[in-house]
Amino acid sequence: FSIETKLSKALERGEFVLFYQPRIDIASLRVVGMEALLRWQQPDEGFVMPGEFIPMAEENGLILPIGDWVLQEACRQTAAWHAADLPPLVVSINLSTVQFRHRLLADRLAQVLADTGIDPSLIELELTESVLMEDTKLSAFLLSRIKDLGLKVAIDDFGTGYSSFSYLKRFALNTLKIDTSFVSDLNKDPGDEAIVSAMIALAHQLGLQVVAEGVEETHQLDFLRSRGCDEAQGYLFSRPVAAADFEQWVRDRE
Ligand code: G
Ligand code: G
Ligand code: MN
Ligand code: NA
Repeated sequence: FSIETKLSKALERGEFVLFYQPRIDIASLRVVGMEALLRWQQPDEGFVMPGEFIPMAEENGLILPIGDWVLQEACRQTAAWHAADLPPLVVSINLSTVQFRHRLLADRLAQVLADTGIDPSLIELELTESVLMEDTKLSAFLLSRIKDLGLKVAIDDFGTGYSSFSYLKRFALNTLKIDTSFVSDLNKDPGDEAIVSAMIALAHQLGLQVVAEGVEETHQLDFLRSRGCDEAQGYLFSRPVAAADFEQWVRDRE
């Protein structure tokens, strides 16, 4: 079978699952949200990671129905956790460029909000720097429509692509996510320390929240705290895990 057939069958058979990775408020060390990360659970072969099928789904258009499922499922799960008395958690959801630029995105988002009854301020859409930087004028317009619906927007993998600081100001963004590659060598690489410090200061001056990704070690967290970084995400706290495991992890921590 072609990969296209396999992916659409996987969707029909319910083989996609969302894993969740906590976002931690650095000052209080409390969990404040989670990133939804897609996995394909093949019956015999275990989990397929998104890097192995999302690029193909983007090429053949299946990212639209798959992305719809991700939106619906992440919002349904978040609303369910609210109803089940978990602390108020913001869910961040990755959007590919095809989804972001689809003319019906705003309608689909409005539909998911209506279907799940979720408070829009509990949803943050993650867009990579490179997605935003292609056709910046259109991006600015699309971001403002998302903002009008009451959703939050994060710029993901910040610093890895080809960005201009002026767009941090021009785009309607809430959050800047510092890419893992700048976090991994903190305390070994003074250059990375300088870059991370500058990113945090710049983002704060522009009124953005800052999340550091790929936090694996205590010294990295200490450095980020000393620079006033708002949130951390990474293996130091938890790997991305299945929904039931995430819920248990949150309850054990509270
Ligand atoms: O942990 P991980 O291997 O899950 O994530 C790898 C990459 O796949 C990340 O860069 C992430 O942005 C992307 N990704 C994960 N889940 C989704 C999703 O639901 N939609 C899209 N478009 N990308 C995703
Ligand atoms: O969407 P984005 O590219 O930001 O996805 C985050 C990616 O980083 C996922 O593939 C996720 O599994 C991975 N990740 C999450 N925490 C850590 C970590 O502490 N270290 C490393 N190396 N990767 C991480
Ligand atoms: Mn992401
Ligand atoms: Na990232």
